[in-house]
Amino acid sequence: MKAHDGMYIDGAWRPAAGPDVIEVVNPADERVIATVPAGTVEDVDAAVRAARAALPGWAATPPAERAARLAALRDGLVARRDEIAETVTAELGSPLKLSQTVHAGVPIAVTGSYAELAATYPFEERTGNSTVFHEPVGVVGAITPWNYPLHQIVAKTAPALAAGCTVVVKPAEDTPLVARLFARAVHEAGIPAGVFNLVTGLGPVAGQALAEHPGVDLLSFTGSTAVGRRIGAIATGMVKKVALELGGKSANVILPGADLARAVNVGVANVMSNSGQTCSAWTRMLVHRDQYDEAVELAAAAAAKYGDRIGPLVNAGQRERVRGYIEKGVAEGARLVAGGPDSPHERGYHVSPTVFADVTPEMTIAQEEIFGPVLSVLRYADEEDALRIANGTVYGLAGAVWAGDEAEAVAFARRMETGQVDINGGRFNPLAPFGGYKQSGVGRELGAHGLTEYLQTKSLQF
Ligand code: TXE
Repeated sequence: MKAHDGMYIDGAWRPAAGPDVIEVVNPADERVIATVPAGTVEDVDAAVRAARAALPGWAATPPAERAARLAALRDGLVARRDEIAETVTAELGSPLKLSQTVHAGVPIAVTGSYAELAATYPFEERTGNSTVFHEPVGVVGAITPWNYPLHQIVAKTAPALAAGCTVVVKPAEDTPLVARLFARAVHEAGIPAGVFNLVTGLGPVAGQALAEHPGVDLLSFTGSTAVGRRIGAIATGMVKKVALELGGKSANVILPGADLARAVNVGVANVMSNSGQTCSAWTRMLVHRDQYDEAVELAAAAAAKYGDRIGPLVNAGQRERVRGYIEKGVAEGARLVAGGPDSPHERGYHVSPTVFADVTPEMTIAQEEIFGPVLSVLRYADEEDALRIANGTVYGLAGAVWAGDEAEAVAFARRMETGQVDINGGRFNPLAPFGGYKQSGVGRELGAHGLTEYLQTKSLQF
């Protein structure tokens, strides 16, 4: 066994406690590309103990020094950028360009932003006759999904380390290889032993063990709503802090004065990117009835243009799930104008870019998260109708508003029950808080708000 085939615990690569392994499959050709250990309760326990032992030292490390380690980590990720991109492409199946720009680029930006925040955040402040200290919550258990495999780890680890917390990550079964690359970068950045630990393994075994471990103070989970509920119940039952980032069914609202072609094209690109495996994807496009036919035509043409340029879905199970939703859409009376359940590919877990017209708000495809390259185009009668439809799901993670007048778009966005809205296209900002209203989750990631999730306050009165 190569040293890196083990778990990264207490600053070293160690063999797993048990003999079981997980096969990592390239979703583009269905070949097994690697195996990683399936961590057990014992591995999780060793990692949590290491994180607890490292906590006092890291919590007491001056923020400027924590910032310097995060800056070194950022530089290490930059140096490994190509390797990160190739690894994500191999285990997730995303096109290499997307892996370079997004799967490697975003975690680099986020790590850099926390290097800066660690140096500048007011960990101590005065209010009236009190001094308030913002102290680390403690040991963080992070359970992450496969859709943005490195970003999901970094969005939890970077703020936790900036705050002075120590971390145990349990990455998704499908994408453990980039997690191991990250652990190597952590090691090389001189982050002390035990501050960051990695246990690969199955959700119901290693993930569950991490959730239930009494040595974990805060659980941060991103994934399905079903598992999120279980994690939330475990955490609150044990009076642990919890952050949940769950599903979405975000609305892309195109108001009548908007640049229709641009709004539709950007909207389609948003849904098809990463083969639709994005919790914040704008999977419901809302168009005024007078512009509806034109928008549907534009959307179908844009989706057809994508053709083979999107990658496969992560695994066979996800492909079946997405196909099932497409079949349900047809059965419930939506009109397929691009794509469909079949794909021209012989190998790989592909689904063609798909667009549904004549979707009504109560249909399953307009209510449930599909997590595939499937766009639903809905029509609205007026702004109030658009707002009702936009807010008419259990989710509230992201969204978009397009209008001729920016103030009009902002006014509409303020009435949406959702955590993040892009105005006339928007641009990614690693400092903007990200997280859900309603059933999309609890807590925020990124920026200063993401940092405060990992802090608790102590006030001293004078
Ligand atoms: O998620 P799971 P899956 C949604 C999306 C997708 C669906 C299913 O709709 O189609 O969820 O995806 C770990 N205790 N999202 O099945 O199972 C698991 O090992 C502790 C949205 O892949 O929730 C992995 O590390 N942990 C989403 C993580 O939970 C457990 C991203 C997520 O896997 C566990 C991914 C358990 N009992 C899927 N069971 C988003 N919000 O971005 C599993 N896990």
